[in-house]
Amino acid sequence: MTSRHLVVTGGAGFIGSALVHHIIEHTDDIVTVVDSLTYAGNRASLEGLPRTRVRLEVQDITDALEMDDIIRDADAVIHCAAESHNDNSLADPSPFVQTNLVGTYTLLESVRRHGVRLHHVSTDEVFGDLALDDPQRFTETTPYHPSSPYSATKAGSDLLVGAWVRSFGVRATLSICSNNYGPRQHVEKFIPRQITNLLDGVRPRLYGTGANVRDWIHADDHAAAVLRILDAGEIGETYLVGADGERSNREVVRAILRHMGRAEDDYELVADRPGHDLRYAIDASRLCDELGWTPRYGDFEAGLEDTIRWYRENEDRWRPQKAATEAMYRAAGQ
Ligand code: NAD
Ligand code: TDX
Repeated sequence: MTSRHLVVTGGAGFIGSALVHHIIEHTDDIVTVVDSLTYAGNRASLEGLPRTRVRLEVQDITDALEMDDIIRDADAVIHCAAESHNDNSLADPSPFVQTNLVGTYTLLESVRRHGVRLHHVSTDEVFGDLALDDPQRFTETTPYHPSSPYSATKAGSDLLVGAWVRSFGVRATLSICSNNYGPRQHVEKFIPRQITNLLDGVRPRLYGTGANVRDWIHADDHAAAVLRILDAGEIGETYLVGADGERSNREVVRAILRHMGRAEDDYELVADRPGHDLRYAIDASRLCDELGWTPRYGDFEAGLEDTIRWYRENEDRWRPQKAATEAMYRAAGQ
């Protein structure tokens, strides 16, 4: 196998670090992580990786000169850096516009200047939501209809990528994935928040009635899909990534409570998220049929148990973020 030099933006975040761990385990590639270490980034997420193969550059992706320096020698850029949390985008959209739109624009200009291949990581939230009983799931032809400042900036960044492919011949692919779970996710997100609340003796918090549905996939399966698209995806194409993991938030909380030895109804209903998307669901058949990808974590309950174990065993990783995160939720009545 020939070794490539991959740049992974946002590689100290949840999915970016899952990707870097996956690359190191499954390829001979070397990786430069570009991450500005916002509140969501954590150096510790790269611990245990060989220094000969993984280098961290603490830089902001909106810095064009720094990006040029890093990208000019790369074989490909995998773009995961983003402001990623919907609730934060409702409180203050400005970093979302800056990183997700201006940051993606900056990277596009850099890969254009240097003729470097790009893979852009996006989210199913760009499609808006589905009715609970809609027989259709999202596909590559579903129109964009984002609901929140977060998903609107992700949708805008996807459109920029498409325009740079068509107008400037940039060699880019795009993946759109459903909700990820697994180790090293920030405690602001749904599953880690509930697990760490329970470890702190606090009841899980469900927005609204808990009826909203998300389509869960393990972050390592997402990482494998991204690498497969980088290797075999057609330039200019979009691939949807999902693992048939639809569950209501209430079902997920009940499963967490069960795995942590608590009564399944021991949760609290709290104020709903404004504009809360009802349901996401991904049809990943194009990725499976054309590129031969299949998820390894078919069993959500087993993946969830592993995830709970990781939070139990790695309190030092999440404890520093927990109090400030819960203070933010308390202020919002959640
Ligand atoms: P995350 O918030 O855990 O990580 C984002 C990382 O980007 C952090 O390490 C942060 O420090 C870094 N970053 C933020 N702004 C930056 C900037 N201006 N310059 C450099 N680095 C910066 O997010 P995540 O959940 O890992 O999401 C990664 C990507 O995957 C995002 O593009 C997101 O839209 C997409 N995605 C996420 C999910 C999910 O369920 N989490 C699902 C589908 C797609
Ligand atoms: O305490 C909570 N209680 C609750 O009921 C939290 C934090 C969330 N929720 C609900 C809101 C959502 O319906 O759980 C669901 C999942 O919430 P989040 O973890 O905030 O994820 P979501 O808004 O669905 O977006 C996620 O998936 C798509 C990621 O955060 C995005 O980065 C990704 O693009």
